[in-house]
Amino acid sequence: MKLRPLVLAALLLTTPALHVAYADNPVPMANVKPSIDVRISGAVKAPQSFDVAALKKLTARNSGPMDVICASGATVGKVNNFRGARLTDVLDAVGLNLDGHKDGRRMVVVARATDGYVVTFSWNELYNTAIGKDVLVAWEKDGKPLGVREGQLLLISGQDTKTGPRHVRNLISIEVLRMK
Ligand SMILES: Nc1nc2c(c(=O)[nH]1)N[C@H]1C(S)=C(S)[C@@H](COP(=O)(O)O)O[C@H]1N2
Ligand SMILES: [Mo]
Repeated sequence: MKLRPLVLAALLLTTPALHVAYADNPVPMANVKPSIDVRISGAVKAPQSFDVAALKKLTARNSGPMDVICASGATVGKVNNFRGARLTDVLDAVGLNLDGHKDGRRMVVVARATDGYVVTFSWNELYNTAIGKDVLVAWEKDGKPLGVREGQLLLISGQDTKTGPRHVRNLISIEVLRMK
């Protein structure tokens, strides 16, 4: 009986944190479609899919410790290390369709998840700023394969101020668009 107010207090203290973490991700676990590979398409030599085994043939990179920070400012995750391949290494393995040295700058790189979540990068951001060095297609978090909610592959952009938005769980495709 005496415990009840304590239990209530504990619930009140923990519930807002959970609410903040998942307020913008209300998808029930049963509806999560885990990604098993990522397809690279668009302005590339030939579309190609990479599963974890194929990605592991590229140079592996480590993010080091980073927080996942939602656009709201809330820290929704603390990670010691994401391990994966650099997105530019993946794109270079496929080969971008670059028609002259001015062509990259008109390209937009679109990352998409199985639930329709989409984020964008520019070619310049990836190849011509420090941000690109820390954009990883990751298969491992803290020494373990990713969980069901994340799929087998996720994309992260470690230099972002808010790292939540471009932390793409269940990464399924990367499309390279050449703007007219
Ligand atoms: N596939 C997918 N990835 C997503 C989202 C989403 O809705 N779908 N939400 C984003 C948001 S808003 C945030 S803050 C971070 C938080 O990571 P978490 O959902 O693992 O806590 O993931 C991002 N990645
Ligand atoms: Mo978010």
